[in-house]
Amino acid sequence: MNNSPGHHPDQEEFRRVLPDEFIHQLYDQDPTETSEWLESLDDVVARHGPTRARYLLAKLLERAHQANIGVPHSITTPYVNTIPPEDEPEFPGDGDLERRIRRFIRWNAAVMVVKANHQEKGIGGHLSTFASSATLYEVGFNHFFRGKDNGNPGDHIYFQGHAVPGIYARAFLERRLDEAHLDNFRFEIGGNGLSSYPHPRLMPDFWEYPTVSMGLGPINSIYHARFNRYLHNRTLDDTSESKVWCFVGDGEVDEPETLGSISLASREKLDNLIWVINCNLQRLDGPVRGNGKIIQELEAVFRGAGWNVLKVIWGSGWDPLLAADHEGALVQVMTDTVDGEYQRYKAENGAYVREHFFGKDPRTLAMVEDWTDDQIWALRRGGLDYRKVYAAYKVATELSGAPTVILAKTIKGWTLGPDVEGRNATHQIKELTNAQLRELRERLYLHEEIPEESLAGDREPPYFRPAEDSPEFQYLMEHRKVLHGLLPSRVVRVRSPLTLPGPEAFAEVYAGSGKAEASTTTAFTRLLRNLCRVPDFGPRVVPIVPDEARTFGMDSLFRELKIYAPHGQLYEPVDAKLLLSYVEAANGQILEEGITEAGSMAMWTAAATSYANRGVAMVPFFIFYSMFGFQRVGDLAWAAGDARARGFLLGATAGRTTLAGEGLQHQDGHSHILAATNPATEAYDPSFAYEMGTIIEHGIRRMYGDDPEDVFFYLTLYNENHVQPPRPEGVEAGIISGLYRWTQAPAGTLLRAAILFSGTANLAARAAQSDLAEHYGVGAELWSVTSYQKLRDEAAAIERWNRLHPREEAKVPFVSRELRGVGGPVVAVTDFMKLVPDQIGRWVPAKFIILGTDGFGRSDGRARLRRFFEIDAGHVVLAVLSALVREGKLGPQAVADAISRYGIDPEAPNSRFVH
Ligand SMILES: Cc1ncc(C[n+]2csc(CCOP(=O)(O)OP(=O)(O)O)c2C)c(N)n1
Ligand SMILES: [Mg+2]
Repeated sequence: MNNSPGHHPDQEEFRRVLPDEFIHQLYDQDPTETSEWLESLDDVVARHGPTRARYLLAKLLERAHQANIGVPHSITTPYVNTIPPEDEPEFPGDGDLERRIRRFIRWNAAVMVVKANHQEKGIGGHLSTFASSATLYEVGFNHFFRGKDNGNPGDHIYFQGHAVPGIYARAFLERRLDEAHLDNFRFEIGGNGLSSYPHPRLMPDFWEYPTVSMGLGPINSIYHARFNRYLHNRTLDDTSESKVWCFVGDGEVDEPETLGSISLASREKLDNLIWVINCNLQRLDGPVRGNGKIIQELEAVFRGAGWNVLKVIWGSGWDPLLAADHEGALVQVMTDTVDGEYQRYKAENGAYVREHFFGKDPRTLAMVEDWTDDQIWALRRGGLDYRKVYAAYKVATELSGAPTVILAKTIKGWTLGPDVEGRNATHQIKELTNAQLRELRERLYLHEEIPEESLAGDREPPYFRPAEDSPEFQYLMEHRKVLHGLLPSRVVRVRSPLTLPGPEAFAEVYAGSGKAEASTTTAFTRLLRNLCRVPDFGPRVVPIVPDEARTFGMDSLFRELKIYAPHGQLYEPVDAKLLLSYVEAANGQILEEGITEAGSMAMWTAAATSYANRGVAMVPFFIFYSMFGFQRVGDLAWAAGDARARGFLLGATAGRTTLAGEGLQHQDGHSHILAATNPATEAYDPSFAYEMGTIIEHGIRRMYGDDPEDVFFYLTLYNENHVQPPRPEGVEAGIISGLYRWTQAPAGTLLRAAILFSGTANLAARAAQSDLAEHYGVGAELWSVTSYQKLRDEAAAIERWNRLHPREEAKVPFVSRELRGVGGPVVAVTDFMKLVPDQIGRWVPAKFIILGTDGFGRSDGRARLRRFFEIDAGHVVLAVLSALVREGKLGPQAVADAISRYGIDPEAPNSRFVH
C-alpha cells in the first residue's frame, strides 16, 4: 500500500466484491446467444467508445424496466438533472414578480444580520446559507407549502436552522413582522425579539420544528411522516393532505441522525415526505466533499435506500449545451469535475470557468467559443433556477409509493459578492461593509428601492418592503391565500378533543399488590393497559418501545393492542398459537421501533407535539432502558423540550444495582442528573406503584387538562419485585411536590433520625429502620423522595425570592419545612449517584449524609452490588449511627458494632475511584 502524500487511492488495486459476480452461479441456457450479445457490446466499445456503450446499456435498461422484467436500477446516473427539459412542467407563476420578491427578501435577510452585528459585535447570524437557498424556499412558499387557515391541517415544514433570516425577511414582507422585529433579530431578552433559529419555545406562535442541531430536523421529519401515517391508519386524523418537507444542509448529512433512518421512510412508503438537500458544496470550515461529489454520493445512498432521487444540478442555460453534447463530452467533464473545483469556479470568473471547466476537453471548449465570459458566468446552478426547482417540487409532490429527495446544487453566499460567494469562510461572515451592500444592491437591481445615499458612509442600511398595493405584495399574499395562509405559523387549535381518563383506570395501582410481589415496571404495564382500555382516551395512548417490550413485560399487550405495521402482517408469526404472540396490524397501537432509541425519540416527539402540529393531542409513553435514554438521545430530548412536547418518558430497568447482571454499560445511576438538566422535564424516581400512578395521573392532568403546560415527565421504573403497598391517605401532594413522610419513627426509641429513600432503595431503608430500632434504640422516620429535582427547583426559587426581597420575611423551602422536625441526622439512600440527593443538600436542616452509587457499574448479584456501592441496609444503619456518634449522641462503639454486625470492610475500595 502506498501511503505517500499525494498518492491517489484510485491508483491502488483494491480487492472488492463486484455486484455482478453473482452471475456465475446462474445457468446459461444459450451460450451462443450470450456471446453474440457480448460481442456486440465489445464491438460498440471498440468502434464508438465507452460513452456510446454506456448510452446503449442505459437504453437497454430503460427498456427492461418498461417491460417489468425485474432488473435492478443503477444507483447512480450521470451528473445531470434527473428531469429532462422536455418533461419539465410549465412554470405557472410570474417569474419576474417572483424574482423581485426574492430580491427584496434577500436584501432584508442580509440587512438584518448586518444590523444585528452593528448593534453588538459578534452577535452572529448567517448570511450565506439563505443566500444559497432563497429560491428553494421561495418556490415552495409561492407554489407548494400549504398553510392551516380555514381548518386545513397544512404541511409540516422543517426549515434549515440557520436559513432563518430569509424566513423572517419574508414574514416582514407579509407584514407579520415589522422593522423593530428585524432589528431585534438575536436580541430576545427585552421581548419582541426574533430567535436565532427555529425555536418554538421562544417564538411559540411562529416556529413549529426546532432544527438547528444538525441531523435532528431530518430524523424528526422522517418519524413525523411515519407518525402522520400512524394517525391516519388508526383513523385518528386524516393526514392524507399533509406533506412533511425537510430542508437539509449538505454538510448536515454527515450526522448519523440524518441518514440513519432513511430506509425506514422507503420501507414504509412514506410518499408524504420530501427532503430538499441544499447542495451548496460547503459546510462551515470548507467543502463538504472537495475530492468527490456530494450529489453523486447522496444519489447512490438514497436510491440504494429506495427513495426517489431528483437531481437539480444545472439551470436552464445549460439545456442547449447539453442538447448539443452529441459525443457526451460535456457530461463527461461535468461528471469528472470534483466539488472542490466547482466551488472554486464560483469564487473566480467566467474566463476561469472557460479555461478550467470547458477547457478540460477541446470539444467542450469549442461549445462556448462564441460565448463571452459574462455569458459563461451567467450559467446558473439548478437550485438557483426557479423553473428547475419548480419542476422538481411538482414532480416530488406527485410521486407516490416512496419518499423523495431533491438534491439541489447551489452556491453558498450567492449574490453576496466576490468576498463571500463560495469562499471557505463564507459561513462565518456576518458583516458586510456599506461598499459590499452597494454591490449587493447592484446585484439585486434595487436601485429604486434602496436610494444610493442610504448607504453613504457608515449609515445604517435600510430595509425595504413593497407597499400593500404593489403588485409584489398582492402576488405574494394571493399565493399564500390559495395555499391556505402564511407560514411558518404555530397554532395550537383543538381539531379533535381529548377526554381525560377517570379515576377507575388508576384504581388497580392504588390498591397495591396484596401479598404478591410486583415491580414498578409491571405495575406500569398494567396501568398502561388500563389506560388504553379507557373509552375515548385509550386510543390516544401511544406506547413506544425500541425493542425491549418483553424485558418490561409489555408482550402481554401485543395481542390486545397490536403492533403497528402499515402493511399489516404478511406472515403467520412463529408464536401465533401463544397468548403473547407477536401480532402486527395496520391499525396497531404499539410502536415497536426496532433498536433505535433516536428513532423512538423522534417518534415520541411527533406524538408529543401532535396536540399542536395536528390539533390532535396524543399521549405517548416511550419506555426504554433508562441507560439508553437521556444519555443516548439527550439532544433529541432537548429539541423535544424546544418543540414544547407533552408526554411521558419511562426509564425502565433503572438503577445502578437493581439491573443486577448487565454491568457497566447498562446500569444507570445518572439519568436523573441528565434529566434534571432539561428545563422541560419533570423527573421522578418513584418507589411504589401507587406513586408511579399518582405521578402519571397528575401528569395527564397537567399536560392535557384545562390549563395544559408544555412539560414532559420522566419516570424511572425498576425490575425488582416487592410487595406494592396500597396508597396511604393524603400523600398525593407530597408525591407530586417531591417528598412525604412514609412512616413515623418506631415507638419506644430514644434517638431520632430520618432516612430518605427513592426507587428500590426503599428496601434498604425499611430494613435499616427496623434494625436501628431493634439493635440501637434509634427511631428513624422514613421519607419517600419521589423527585429531588422538584424539591431543588422549589427551594432554589424560594432562595431567589428571599435574595431579591430582603425586607420581607424570608420564606422557607418546602423540603426544609418538611424535614424541620426530624430531630436528628438525615440519611438519603438511592440507586442513583450521590449527586441526585445532593441537589437538596443546602436546604436540609440537619446533618445530611448521602449514600449513592457513584462510579461505573459492574455485573453481580443485587446484594453484592449494593454492598459494593454502600447502599445496602448495613450501610444505611452505619451512616445513621456514625452521624449520631459525630453529634455526640452515641458512643463510637455503636459504629464498631454495626461494622461487625453487617460484615462491613472499612478499607473497601471507594466505588467512585475503582477503575
Ligand atoms: C450538532 C451540530 N454541530 C455543529 C453545529 C454548528 N454548525 C452550524 S451550521 C454548520 C455548517 C452547516 O453546513 P451545511 O449543513 O452544509 O449547511 P449550509 O449552511 O451550507 O446550508 C455547523 C457545523 C450545529 N449547528 N449542530
Ligand atoms: Mg452546505
